[in-house]
Amino acid sequence: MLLLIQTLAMNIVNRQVLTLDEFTIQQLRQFPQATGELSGLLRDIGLAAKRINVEVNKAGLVDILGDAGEINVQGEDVKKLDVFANNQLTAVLHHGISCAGIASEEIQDYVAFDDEVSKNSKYVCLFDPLDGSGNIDVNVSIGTIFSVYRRVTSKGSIATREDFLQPGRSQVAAGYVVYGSSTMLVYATRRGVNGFTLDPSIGEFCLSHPGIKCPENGKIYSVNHGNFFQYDARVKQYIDVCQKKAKADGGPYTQRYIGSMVADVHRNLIKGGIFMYPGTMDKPKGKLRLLYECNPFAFITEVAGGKATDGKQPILDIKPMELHQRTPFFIGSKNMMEELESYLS
Ligand code: P6P
Repeated sequence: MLLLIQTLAMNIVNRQVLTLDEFTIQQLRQFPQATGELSGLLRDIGLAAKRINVEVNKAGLVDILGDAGEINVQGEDVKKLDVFANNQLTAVLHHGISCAGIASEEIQDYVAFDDEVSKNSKYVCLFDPLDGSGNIDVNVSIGTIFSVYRRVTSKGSIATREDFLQPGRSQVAAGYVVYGSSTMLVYATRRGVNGFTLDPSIGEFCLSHPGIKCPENGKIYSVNHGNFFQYDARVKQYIDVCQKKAKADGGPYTQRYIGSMVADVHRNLIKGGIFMYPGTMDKPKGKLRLLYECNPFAFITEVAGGKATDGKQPILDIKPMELHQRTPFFIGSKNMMEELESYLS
């Protein structure tokens, strides 16, 4: 009997999944020359995400709902959770040892940390602390999106604007947290895309989706049909094709649009599909932000085998001119994107 219990215990231990911290340290062991700064930065973001998750999960219970009474740089009502999430990410990155500065959807300009440790850090981080915040009050999934670059200015100096205005192709890591039916952190480096699900019983993100690959084909198309008549004729033509595929014998295409990009793009990354936020007559550049919304997802999706463009060029090749610039955005399964491109070219 004792032997059986010991064997069961060993099996349970062996089946133990890797936590985010263990995974990043394991990756570090494979690169002895690595300083561990990137691993440390990713763990810092994981810590902030756990703290944000606690507040998101009880948003309906405490007076954290409703507007913070402020207007952010986008001219949008700032929800208290936006402010909380922004402050958590800024604090952990500032008090860590891996980040020289941040840029955030919630802050007008970049923030270069001026203490000696931060100035000697290798990376800068850009983030949308809580994307989809308009959905907070109705309990729809929301998310955090982040992007990491190696700074182009020398270590020891204070980070400058050029550290933040790098093309997406230069990202060293990118990721997102989706606060949904479960809370998942997904991040990519050039070595691959891995997903970690938060286990509340131990308060750790645990490796649940190793080596995520975006299916080359999909059956889901995501777009806000409310703007249909404002889209470019070629975009309308492609959407029409999707609708016809959806109508033909009841499938196989289906339209899914949550109105929270992290949730829509995450679903399409896992299941296959295409997400579109095109420019319109009113907003030719669309709504989504290049640096901290489109670039991170484009990096993740390309590493996973998918594609992302602004309708003319790969998102990752765009040279940013300002922190909060917008871009039309098309992202998803390789073959669906190539079909779309055949209409847009
Ligand atoms: P619309 C949320 O506000 C957001 O920035 C994205 O998460 C989402 O995909 C998009 O806007 C939805 O915008 O105009 O379709 O409501």
